[in-house]
Amino acid sequence: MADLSSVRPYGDRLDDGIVQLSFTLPVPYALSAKQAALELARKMSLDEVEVAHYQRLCEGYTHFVVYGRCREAVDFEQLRQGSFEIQFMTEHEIDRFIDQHFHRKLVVVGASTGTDTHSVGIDAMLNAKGFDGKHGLEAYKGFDVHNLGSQVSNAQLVAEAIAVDADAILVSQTVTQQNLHLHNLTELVDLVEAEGFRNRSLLICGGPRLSHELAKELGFDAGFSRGTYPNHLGTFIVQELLARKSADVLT
Ligand code: B12
Repeated sequence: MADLSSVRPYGDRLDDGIVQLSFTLPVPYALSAKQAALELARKMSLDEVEVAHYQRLCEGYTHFVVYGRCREAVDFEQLRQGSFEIQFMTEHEIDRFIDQHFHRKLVVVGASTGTDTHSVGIDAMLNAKGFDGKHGLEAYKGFDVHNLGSQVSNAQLVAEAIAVDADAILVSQTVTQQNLHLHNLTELVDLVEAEGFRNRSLLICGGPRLSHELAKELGFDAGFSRGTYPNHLGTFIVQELLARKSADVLT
């Protein structure tokens, strides 16, 4: 059994710390390049480092695959306390869960708001086609999805959420230049609160530079970043709504 208070990567045996790294250095393909890669890997807290593979990429650049033994460990027990801990359900499990606990479709409204034109993230979550072979929520039997697209004002998103009595409001933000996303996300939270809708609906954001911690700080219920699949979002929505329904928190 792994000691979850001190977790290390493993390759052959539990706790052996073995990792594989791949990276490119802007140096010519030569023995000195290999030395540079080994030295760098040691500086990354790796022991017993070896270059498993290296090759010339183009003039002046070399690519490496390096193995090593990681000295560091993390306290997984402590990390998962107070963080966002859910076991992801599949599309079919989520649909069954909705059927069993809600006896109706759950309504979600989403958009990429403000001046942000990046629609791929919100489409990945919502459109039937989904992302990386996983359906978006539109393809689920248990969700009624309203995807408003991109460059939608926060006011429009909130108005639509109120009009359809949304169970969850979803916002995607990609452009972070000059903290635009922070202003926009804060404005959305303020608007939902001003409309008296904050306790009626979950408020969820996503985007490549967001984290769950940042989202919570800004007043959202959850934040999702890279590597998110629609079933991750779906799992959060159904479990959180049920928890709130049981605790009688949603009005
Ligand atoms: C495609 C693209 C565009 C397209 C967008 C087309 C479209 N319809 O979306 C176009 C060409 C229009 C575009 C324009 C611009 N872009 Co652009 N674009 C990209 C690019 C190449 C890919 C983005 C993408 O689609 N990723 C794929 C999706 C699936 O990933 P994702 O959005 O992260 O979504 C995942 C998660 O974040 C999460 N998620 C996202 N949203 C949500 C929402 C919810 C509710 C949940 C649960 C999860 C979730 O789940 C998704 C799946 O895992 C990136 C660079 C890159 N390689 O990332 C630059 C990039 C995002 N663009 C950038 C910039 C600067 C711009 C412009 C400002 C450029 C310019 N000067 O005109 C304009 C912005 C215009 C505007 N007003 O917004 C910068 C952003 C820098 C920053 N941090 O601010 C990037 C990073 C490029 C760069 N390196 O400079 N862009």
